[in-house]
Amino acid sequence: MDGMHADPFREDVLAGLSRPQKAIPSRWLYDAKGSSLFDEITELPEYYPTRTELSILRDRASDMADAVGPEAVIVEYGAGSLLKVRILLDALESPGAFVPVDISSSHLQSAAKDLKDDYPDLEVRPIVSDFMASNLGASLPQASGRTVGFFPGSTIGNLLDHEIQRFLSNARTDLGDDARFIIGIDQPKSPDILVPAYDDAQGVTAAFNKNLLTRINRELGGDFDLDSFAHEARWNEADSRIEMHLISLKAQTVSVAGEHFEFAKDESIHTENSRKIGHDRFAAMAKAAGWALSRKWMDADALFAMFMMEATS
Ligand code: AVJ
Repeated sequence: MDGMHADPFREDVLAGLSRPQKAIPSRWLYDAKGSSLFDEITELPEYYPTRTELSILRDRASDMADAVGPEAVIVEYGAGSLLKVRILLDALESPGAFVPVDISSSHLQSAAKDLKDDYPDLEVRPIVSDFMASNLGASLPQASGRTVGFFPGSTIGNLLDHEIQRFLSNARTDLGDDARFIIGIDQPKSPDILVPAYDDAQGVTAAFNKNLLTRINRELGGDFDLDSFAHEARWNEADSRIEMHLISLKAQTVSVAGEHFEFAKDESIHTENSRKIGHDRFAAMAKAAGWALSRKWMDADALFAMFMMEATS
């Protein structure tokens, strides 16, 4: 392996800083520090998605379990701490197996082991993979119940249109003709709620965003001055998404991996899209990938939705 050319972080950063609108894919926000800052975000008073989705799961788990049926194989995409799926597993009638899919092998193995300790009779079969990868189908255990995708957290909102289409189509193929899929998606709402959720008073989200610059400095030999950039959360109404940006507070030149990048004052690096996808929009995306929306569970304020899709033939 040629390390110089096989570092996808380096390639994404150098290519992203070379574009007219500088942009770095949001997955690079999650190094160890970024992941722990994200955990802090989920506890913030302004950040409603995590606690709202958990409340929907707790309130509606038995209804979800009825819709899933007995002996189901649950496939969780981008499985993190496995906290949310426990609520579903607790409600299910004799689940057939649980398959968490995650790119981070060490986190996946330890979370899977903790889960196995608490559910000794459940077959747990972790798959180390990017959740965007296709052909998981061959690795799935056989059971008499149906196969059910589970993708909480509104992580789908970080993807672009064509990535969502590819993900849903792959899942349709991998999970099979009798499949169901439960997915959590943050809903469109007033920017008065959305903007503070992504720009909190304590500055945790700002630290989460700026940690990307710290990571670039450390891993790619960058010289970003963190005090010369500011966090911004921007509501893009036309695309129904919150965008995170890092704004250059002055004209400056930054070097990364020996390359130089010019910033004008107020120029930004776009670091994340967090799309808010309502029912009709998501139904159309699902339909194009071979799924029909069959159920929707929401909180009383309609902040967040969990949709169930059924495979169509
Ligand atoms: C974990 C991707 C769903 O988009 O709300 C939180 C990430 N970014 N605050 C989101 C995030 C800034 C979060 N997701």
